[in-house]
This record gives sequence, C-alpha cells and structure tokens, in this order.
Amino acid sequence: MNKTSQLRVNGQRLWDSIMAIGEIGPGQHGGSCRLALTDEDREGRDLFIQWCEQIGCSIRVDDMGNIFARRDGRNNELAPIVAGSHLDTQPHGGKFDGIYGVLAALEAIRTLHENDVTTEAPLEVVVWTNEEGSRFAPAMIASGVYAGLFEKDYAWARSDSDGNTLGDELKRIGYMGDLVCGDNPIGALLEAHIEQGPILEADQHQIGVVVGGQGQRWYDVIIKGQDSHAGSTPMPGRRDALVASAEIISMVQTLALEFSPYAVGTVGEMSVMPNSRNTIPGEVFFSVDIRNPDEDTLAEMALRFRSQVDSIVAKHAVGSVVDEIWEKPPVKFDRDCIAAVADATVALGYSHQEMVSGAGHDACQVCLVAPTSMIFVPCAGGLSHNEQESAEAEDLEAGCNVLLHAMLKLAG
Ligand code: HGY
Ligand code: MN
Ligand code: MN
Repeated sequence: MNKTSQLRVNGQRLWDSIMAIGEIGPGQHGGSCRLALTDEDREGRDLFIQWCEQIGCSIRVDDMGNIFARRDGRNNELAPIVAGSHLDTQPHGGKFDGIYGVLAALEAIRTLHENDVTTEAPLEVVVWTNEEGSRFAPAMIASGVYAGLFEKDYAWARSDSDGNTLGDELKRIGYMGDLVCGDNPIGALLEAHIEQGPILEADQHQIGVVVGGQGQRWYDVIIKGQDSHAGSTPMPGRRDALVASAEIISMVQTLALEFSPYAVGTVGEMSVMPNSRNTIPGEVFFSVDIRNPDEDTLAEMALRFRSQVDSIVAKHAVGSVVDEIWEKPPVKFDRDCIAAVADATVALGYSHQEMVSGAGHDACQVCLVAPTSMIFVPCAGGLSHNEQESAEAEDLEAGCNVLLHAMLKLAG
C-alpha cells in the first residue's frame, strides 16, 4: 500500500481547533454567535489565517471577503482542489455548522504538511463569507457571487437590520480583499459539514455521501393595515396587519404539510409596527423560506403560496408586498467528486449512504461553476441552528479522513 493511503488525520487536533474557534463570540448556552462580518467573525477569520500561515499556506482574500489559503502542489499550473465551508454563524448558532468544514479542510492540510506529502495539484482551504444569510439576506451570497449568481454591487449593497451594508462591513473589518471574486479557478470543491438533520443518526451511518441539495425560495413579506386604538376600534372593520400575518404564517405550515414528506416551510423573522400593546398593528414584516428537492413541486408551492396570500389579504382588507428575494433551484453534484468521496469512504471502512442536503451550502452555489460534492457526518438529534448542536469527535474525525483522501484522489 502506498504511503498516502495510510495517512490519517489527527482527530484530537481537529476537535481542539473547533473548540478554540467556538470560544470566539460565545453564545449564552454553549454555542456561538459570530454573525457575518462582525468583530467576532473577524476574530475567527484572523485565527484561521494564523493557523494556515503556521503551516506555510499563502493567503488570498477576494472582494467578497472569501479567504483562500493555498498549499502549493508539484504542478501549480493546475487549478487547485479546494475544500472548506463558512465561519459565520446563526445568532444562536452551534460550534460545528460551517466551522467543521473549514477546520476539517485545515486538518487535512496539516496532516499532509507534517507527513511532508505534496500533491500534484495545489490545494486550497476556503472560507466563504456570509453563508448563513442571517445578518445579510440571502444566504450563500459570497459563494453565489463567485458562481456568477449575484452581481457584486447587489451583494455589497445588502444591508442588515441596522442599515449597515455588506460592502461597508467588509471594509470595516479589513476583509475587502483585492482578488476579484470569481477570478481564481477551482479545479474541484469538497465541503464537509454536519448533516443538520436526523437521517444519518437514525440510519446509524457515519458518512453521508451527498449527491445534491434541495431547492429553496426566500420571500420578504410586508402586510399593511392601519394603526388604530385597541380599545375604541370595533372588531368589524379593523385592518389588523398582525391577524392577517398570523393567518398567512399558519398557511405556510399547512402548505408544507400538503406537500409532505419532502417540503418544508418556515417563517423565522418578524417585526410588528408600531409594536405597542394597545395599538392595532398597522404594518408587519416577516420572512418566508420554502424548500423542496423537486423543482416543479417547489414552483407549485410558490404559486399556491402567492395565491393564498392574496385571498387572506383580501379577506382582512389589508395590503401586501410579497418580494421573492431568492430563488435557488435544486442542484446535483458532480459524479466524479461524489465517486471520490464514496471511494474514500469505502476504503476507510466507514458505513455510509447517499443523500440530498436539506440545508443550503456554499457547495450548492459553486457546483454550478466547478465539480463539487459534500461529505456529511451525523449531529446529535439532527439538531442545528441551535446552541445545543453537537457531534461525536469520532464522526468528525471519520468525515475528515474521507475529506483528506477524496482531496488526495482529486489532487493526484
Ligand atoms: O439556510 C440554510 O440552509 C443554510 O444553513 N444557510
Ligand atoms: Mn452551514
Ligand atoms: Mn447554517
């Protein structure tokens, strides 16, 4: 057996690195809060770069803040084999979502470095900016710019709830790089990630060989009624924006259940104006996130959603603005990249199954411009976007070994 097939990552060092990043922007209940382009995000990025430079990687940052840490190969004319994910988190994020994929890629490079193994093609670890889409909607916006799905000016202009723009925040934290986003080639992309769902744990498999990602549509909805007195306004004739919104929100739930078992629908963000207990709300904003692995079914869900909003709005004599801010069709990953992951998994003797990702990932954007696939590992109870998110060190190590050997296979 050749030397590289014997290589194994250092699971303890991987775990310790995940825990170290997890200390930055700690949540109240054991998780992390490092919203995109905040000072906490910058601190995590800086630590990551420090670790990469310690093993001789050269660093490039593009003008969407995407970080590429490069380890030269024997033939640096070849496009790099890239592995990574994101370091930004949800407000009540866990320690593993995104972070695992970045640090598993780093651990793979650390393993090659300490064993003095050089690949034919160069390798890069990537950190994509604003994967979560929580502070700046939509999600996966920087990998989306890389894939040509969003114009850079549109992305730079996206603002958070305080009116800060993504472009200004990139500059403020010093991550508006001079590399033009999309100018650097990617020979193939691999992303390791916790599954964020219950399937692997239920089926008792250690590795998910991910063959694609489901489609999603995001909406900004504004319902306009009329502020008026809670005590002296008779019930008939009220134009209550919150009552109409409540009916729409329960309709989203019903719609997803009508298209079960694969459809999901979520309203996660909401603000009520004027938000005073004795004034009938005149205006409500809320987000809608609907998803389905099948494109036609998702289109049907979207049509039903809009027509049912119209009838609820008419019934309550309120106005509405429904803005579809993001349409992400389902994607299929590259067969050779999937095979590289599957072959590595089999060679390492891990139990595995093929699956489609329920969550969105940067890999679901980049797969449109470069051969891509993903590696999933189980997380406890399938829980994610929750501070209690957790995963077994042994599973994280297994996924990282698969990542290492899939990278070696693709990098030659
Ligand atoms: O929304 C998603 O699926 C991802 O976690 N940003
Ligand atoms: Mn993620
Ligand atoms: Mn996430």
